[in-house]
Amino acid sequence: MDVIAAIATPLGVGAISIVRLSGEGAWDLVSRFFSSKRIEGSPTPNMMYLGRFHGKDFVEQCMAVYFAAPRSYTGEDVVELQLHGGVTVTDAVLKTLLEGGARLAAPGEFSRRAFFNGKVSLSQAEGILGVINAQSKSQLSAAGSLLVGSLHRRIQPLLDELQQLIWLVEASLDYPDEMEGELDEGFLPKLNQLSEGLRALLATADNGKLLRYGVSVAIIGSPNAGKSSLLNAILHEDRAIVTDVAGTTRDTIVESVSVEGVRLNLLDTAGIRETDDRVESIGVVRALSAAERADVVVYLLDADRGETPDEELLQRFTGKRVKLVYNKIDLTEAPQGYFALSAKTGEGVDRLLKDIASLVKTDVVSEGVLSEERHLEAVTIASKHLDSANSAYRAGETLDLVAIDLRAAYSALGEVDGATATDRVLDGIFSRFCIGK
Ligand SMILES: Nc1nc2c(ncn2[C@@H]2O[C@H](COP(=O)(O)OP(=O)(O)O)[C@@H](O)[C@H]2O)c(=O)[nH]1
Ligand SMILES: [Mg+2]
Repeated sequence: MDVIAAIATPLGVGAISIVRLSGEGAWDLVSRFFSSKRIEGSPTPNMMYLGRFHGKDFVEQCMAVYFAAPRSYTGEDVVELQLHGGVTVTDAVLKTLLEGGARLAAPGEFSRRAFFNGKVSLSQAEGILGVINAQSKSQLSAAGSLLVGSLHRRIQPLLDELQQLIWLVEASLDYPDEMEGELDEGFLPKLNQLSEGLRALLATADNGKLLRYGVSVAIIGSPNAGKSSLLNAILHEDRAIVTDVAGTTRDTIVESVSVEGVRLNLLDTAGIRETDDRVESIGVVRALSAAERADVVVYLLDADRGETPDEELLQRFTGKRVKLVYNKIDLTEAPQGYFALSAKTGEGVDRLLKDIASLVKTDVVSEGVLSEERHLEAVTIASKHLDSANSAYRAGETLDLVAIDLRAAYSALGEVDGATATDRVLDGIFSRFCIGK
């Protein structure tokens, strides 16, 4: 593989910037420009050397470290130069190396090489990307779980078992007489066990989704229940217009907050009531559909008016997490057994938020969860093919058909970690990385 080079730190003025190279001969290339008194012959891997980098018309005092293949990020020879963090000097060093024969790396090319050299699985590479891009602690824990290979460790044994099953069926196709007993005995129990493993993995997807995207929380209730006031209290700002005129909020407002590392995406909605106002009634329809799509519905009730929940409305949300919450407890007491708060004084607001955030299980680093859409899709498809292999086998279909489903399942499941991923899939993933990663 040719030597690739790139700036690995964000371009701008900082304390340090790093230029990184990977490929056979990376050190030879660097040593044409870099020298250190402490290096005699070849450098000791993983040692940081202070030295000088001589460009055509500049000299830079910097540090260099050499990682020998295969013990490096990419699995190839890697050199990293730690330079003074200035744009001009960093560019000049990179340019010198490119003129010396290195090629500018494409986005994610270092990580792509790491994947090809077996240093990381595809899901681990996505974990690296996720850690870099994480915008909340919960996203970080989902990505960290990928990065340390927790999903990989769950998927790999399933793939191995699936491969065994495929061999068993293929052997039975080739040697029907010898294999008949073995197939009858072993096939279905093994297949069921495998399906069970996939189902257990699929069951983690709900939590994975919440980790990744946060919890969407729709605040609904009748006009003047205090929905907009609650949103403002949560955000500590006057985001939504609050008045005592019923029907003030007509559109849906979305804002995010982070609670205990979990992102809550809050939707303030129009108050739900019968109305002749055209704009307001569109708002009511939007409120209902937002609530139907949300992960959690906070149904706010006005304690001061002694409101009770509308059963017909509640029915729309059966099977959903609905929290009945009484507001305005600064004016009057709320009925027992419900969440109670005052959007005006802020009392009880934190408790509600923490309760919602606790829906998300964040300690997933060692467990492995399905948090990426791509993984969920692959495992879902694999699981469907296993089901259909199962019914085909039990219906006494020819083994050829069973084998087709098993292979399709293998191909889907193998995409998660890249064993069967196409170039298109790989391009899609690695192009999302920065240059230099
Ligand atoms: N005393 C009191 N008044 C509140 C509270 N929450 C909201 N209000 C008042 O109730 C009215 C309607 O509030 P608003 O947030 O616009 O309700 P929405 O229609 O549900 O969005 C306003 O006059 C608010 O000041 C509360 O906790 N205590
Ligand atoms: Mg409102």
